Amino acid sequence: MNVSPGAAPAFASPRGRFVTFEGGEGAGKSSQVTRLAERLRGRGLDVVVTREPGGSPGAECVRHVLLEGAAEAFGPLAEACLFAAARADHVDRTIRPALDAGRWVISDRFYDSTRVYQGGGVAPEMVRLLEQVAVDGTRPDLTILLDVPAEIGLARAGARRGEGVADRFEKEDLATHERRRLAFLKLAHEEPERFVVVDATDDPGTVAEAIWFAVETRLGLAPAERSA
Ligand code: Z5A
Repeated sequence: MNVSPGAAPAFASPRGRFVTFEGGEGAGKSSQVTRLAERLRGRGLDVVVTREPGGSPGAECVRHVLLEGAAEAFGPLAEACLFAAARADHVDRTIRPALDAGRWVISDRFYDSTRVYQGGGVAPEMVRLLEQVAVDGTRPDLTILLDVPAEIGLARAGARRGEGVADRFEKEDLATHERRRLAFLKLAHEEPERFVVVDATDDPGTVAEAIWFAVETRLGLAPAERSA
């Protein structure tokens, strides 16, 4: 076959779409990731659902260390490096191969979480450097920010947890969670072409409709994809 240098071969599948969900605890990310994946699959699309920290065998091991708080004693930079290491493995083994195969990938959290959570204790230029190394050019096409006052999100997460133990991040104070909410909103303001902010205080069905509208309009589902 005659393929000009740099051109994709005719049989290569087009790259899939990469959607990330961000927001504070209890914003409804996991529930909405599931709903969106089901709706896209209902349109005949091949969808991979994943999460951070985690999403690949290596990254899931690091998740355990991070959420148990075992890395906290090493300080914010070491924690940020661990999130980056987990992300590099996740991108390499799960996200990039799926996108290259033309599949859709929906991730429950991605690098905006590092910008917000680790950005409080590590210099922004270091956070961005680690991000660059970890993602190696694989960036979301669309990021849905589920916005909810920290108090509401924490109450939801607490009700779901019941008597269970709060993780390393959940146990931080309300002011810290509210600062993170503002930090997420600032990121969305800085990159309006990538982000859509959805009011997550509404009931789950209304939130899901707002997300679907964003996905349809921002990612331009082709007619065949819509009606399949
Ligand atoms: N972290 C970090 O520091 N740096 C990083 O780079 C990354 C992460 C990637 C991962 O926690 C932690 O890692 C996270 C940040 C840090 N901090 N914490 N904690 P995780 O994966 O264990 O959990 P999470 O990401 O924070 O999500 P969550 O607390 O599980 O919540 P959620 O996924 O957003 O919500 P949910 O599970 O869909 O819903 C929570 C409950 O609310 C549940 O009972 C639902 O039925 C209910 N719910 C959901 N939507 C609604 C609405 N609309 N109305 C009423 N009730 C609702």
